[in-house]
Amino acid sequence: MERTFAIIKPDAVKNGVIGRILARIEQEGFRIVAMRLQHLSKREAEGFYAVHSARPFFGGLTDFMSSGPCVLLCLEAPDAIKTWRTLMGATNPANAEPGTMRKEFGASIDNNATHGSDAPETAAFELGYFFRGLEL
Ligand code: YYY
Ligand code: MG
Repeated sequence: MERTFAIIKPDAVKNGVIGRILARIEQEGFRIVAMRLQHLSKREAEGFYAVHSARPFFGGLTDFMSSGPCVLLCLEAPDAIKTWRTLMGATNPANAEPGTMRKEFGASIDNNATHGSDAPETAAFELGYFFRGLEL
């Protein structure tokens, strides 16, 4: 079994599709290990996305991520990291496969509905950033 970190981003929460995304997560066989609704501060969003701090979209990205509540998730499945990335689809919803979360629920590259860790080391960092050991 493997664990990954996922976010239902503020656009999807505002659009009222938390339930539909969670339903797909369960249908695809993930176990929800931990889950919390949280409105990130700008600084919390900056810390989470620190790897992108030099990128031109960093300010807009962290404004967006702190614009309303997110759903923070720890998901477990065999090959969870890759399976969730595949279910999310490409970063830009315009390039995402039909049926993926970003194609169905994302509007643009900067409002793309979901986040998922991209490797075991990032999953470990991201899970530890938001969840305490006892929650997992
Ligand atoms: O891992 P993933 O979310 O698919 O993409 P990243 O390249 O890690 O970028 C993180 C986040 O930044 C992306 O989900 C949207 C935003 N972003 C953006 O607003 N504009 C870009 N040109 C690239 C990424
Ligand atoms: Mg990424």
